Amino acid sequence: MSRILTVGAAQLGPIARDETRAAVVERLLHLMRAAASHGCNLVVYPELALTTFFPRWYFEDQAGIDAFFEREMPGPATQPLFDTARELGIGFYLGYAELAAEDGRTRRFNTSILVDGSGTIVSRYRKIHLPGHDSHEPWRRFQHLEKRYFEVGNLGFPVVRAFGGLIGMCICNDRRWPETYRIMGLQGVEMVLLGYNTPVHNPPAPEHDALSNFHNQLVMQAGAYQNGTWVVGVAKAGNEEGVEQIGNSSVIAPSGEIVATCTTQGDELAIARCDLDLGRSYKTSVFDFARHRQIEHYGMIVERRGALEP
Ligand code: ING
Repeated sequence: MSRILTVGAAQLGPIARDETRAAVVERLLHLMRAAASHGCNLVVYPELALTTFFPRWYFEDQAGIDAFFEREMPGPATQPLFDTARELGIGFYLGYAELAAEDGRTRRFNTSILVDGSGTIVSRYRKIHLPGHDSHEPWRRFQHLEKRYFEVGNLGFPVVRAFGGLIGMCICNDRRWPETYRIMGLQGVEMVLLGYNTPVHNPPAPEHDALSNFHNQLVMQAGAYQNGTWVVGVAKAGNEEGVEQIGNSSVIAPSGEIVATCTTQGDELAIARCDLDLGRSYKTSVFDFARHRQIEHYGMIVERRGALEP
């Protein structure tokens, strides 16, 4: 019998810098209720879904930075998400800025959680590929200071049993790196969930701007196909505090085909019925890692020697 997981990609439009958590949570709840009314078992929100994408600005005052972080999850502002999830029997992926007291110190991560239909956190991920820079670079039209505000994630890429399948998570820039999908693929992942905040303009390489949507779809479709997994990628879209961010939230099948996508730059739900068994034909044929992957023959010398000069 097919294992169908009905997923809602819950794209968000811009979140203003001064938008309250309560106002944002209300937008998230509206999308959650809509997803449940359409039979979704799971709703996926973007990266840093509770606030504006604050790494676009240079801050020095730590208190000002920490205003964008959550000290507890759930906390008072986010508890309604967990309560409504339990009431409706729907799970969710939520990206947010995590401030944690760990190993006797304060640690800050770009985090996502997976919450099941009982309102229980069943997995946590902390973003590993932090793009951008760590000091103020005034030449840029806007900053991208994730390396300043977050530590590199320390949880690896976990894959957990949930929603009747094997579910993994990553965040934004992670989706551009094949290693992200392969580490989860080696664990047998059947659906990868991810949120993103992606500006159209990339200051270090403006010549890529016209391809920002193409690159977004390319990396997720490739990751899906090459690991025989579903991929759900969800944007914070639109013109957020003067920065144009791509939308194109999508649900991608293990074939690499896009089966559902958002067409606006605002709050929008794209829904797909995902047969978790669809990945099997890829994992047992072209991407049967045990039979066809030759890791011992790849010559790990490349890792030691590094790239050759062109
Ligand atoms: N954002 C962007 C992303 O990887 C970026 C950063 C933009 C990288 C454009 C390369 C090109 O989608 C985050 N938050 O990682």
